[in-house]
Amino acid sequence: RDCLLIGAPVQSGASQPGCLMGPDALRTAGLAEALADLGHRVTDLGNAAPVDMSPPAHRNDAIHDLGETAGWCASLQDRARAAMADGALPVFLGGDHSLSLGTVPGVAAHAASDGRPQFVLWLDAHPDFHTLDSTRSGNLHGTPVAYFTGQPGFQPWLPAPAATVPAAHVAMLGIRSVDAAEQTGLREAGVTVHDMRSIDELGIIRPLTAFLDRVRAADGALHVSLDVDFLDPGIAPAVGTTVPGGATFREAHLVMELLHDSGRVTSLDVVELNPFLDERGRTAALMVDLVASLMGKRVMDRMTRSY
Ligand code: DIR
Ligand code: MN
Ligand code: MN
Ligand code: MN
Repeated sequence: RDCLLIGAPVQSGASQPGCLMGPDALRTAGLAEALADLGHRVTDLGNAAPVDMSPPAHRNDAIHDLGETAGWCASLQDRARAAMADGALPVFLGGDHSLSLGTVPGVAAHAASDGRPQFVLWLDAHPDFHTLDSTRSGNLHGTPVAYFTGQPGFQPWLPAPAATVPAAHVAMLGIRSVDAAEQTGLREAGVTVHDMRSIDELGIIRPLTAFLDRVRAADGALHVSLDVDFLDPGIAPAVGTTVPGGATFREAHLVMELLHDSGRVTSLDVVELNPFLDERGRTAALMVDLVASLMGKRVMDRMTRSY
């Protein structure tokens, strides 16, 4: 496949600096080489940049760096839409999770122009379902899913999304830190949330294949958004918002392998890597390895999937 690497060194949506270095850490860990080794044609487009925006101040005083994040949102919507129009599989190298304010509406706008429904798989400890009014931390990386599912109250502070994704087309896996306002919002919107307890009880295969079957039945496009904190902090320490009890090494690889086997993934975010918090590039290397699994790396060839 044609893969486009697009760096999005966004850190305005997080509370601590460092995600700025994420794209370069993923490059240093050998992302392009790993994909090329799998036979993909890889083009690194370098880093995107935010456009200038000066939205009005919001009544929620906790919110910080709204203008910069809005500028990234606008810029990445265009970049994502253009990458999809090229027929490529874009991999967005974060950058904090506020970059999905841009990437998801951008890819969804392309899917809409192709007449295909867009689906999103959210791999994260957090549902990132805050609105501008409900966020207490003021960190806009906690808002993208509410934004791109069309929850109210984001305009005129953020640009209108180029396209939205129905909440019923979003599935979340790995969730284990949900704020009260998010709990209510998720339930009312009808997002499918598989928290860590459901992974404990069911494993990762059943919830994931149920979702992938829905994507296949609808002939949908599938955007995967992979937050470093989906993983257990024991294996992935380089993230500003570690939460204990995350996905294990094998659970995470299995998710990626099943995604590859599905053949449905059309775009990918790799977000929240903070190299300033890493241990000699260990988390960056793990993220590269997971992306390689998603793009076809496997231990042994298998004739068929056995479940
Ligand atoms: C918390 C943490 N729910 C907040 N969120 C995220 O700040 O809104 N951490 N996304 O990664
Ligand atoms: Mn297309
Ligand atoms: Mn997140
Ligand atoms: Mn998170």
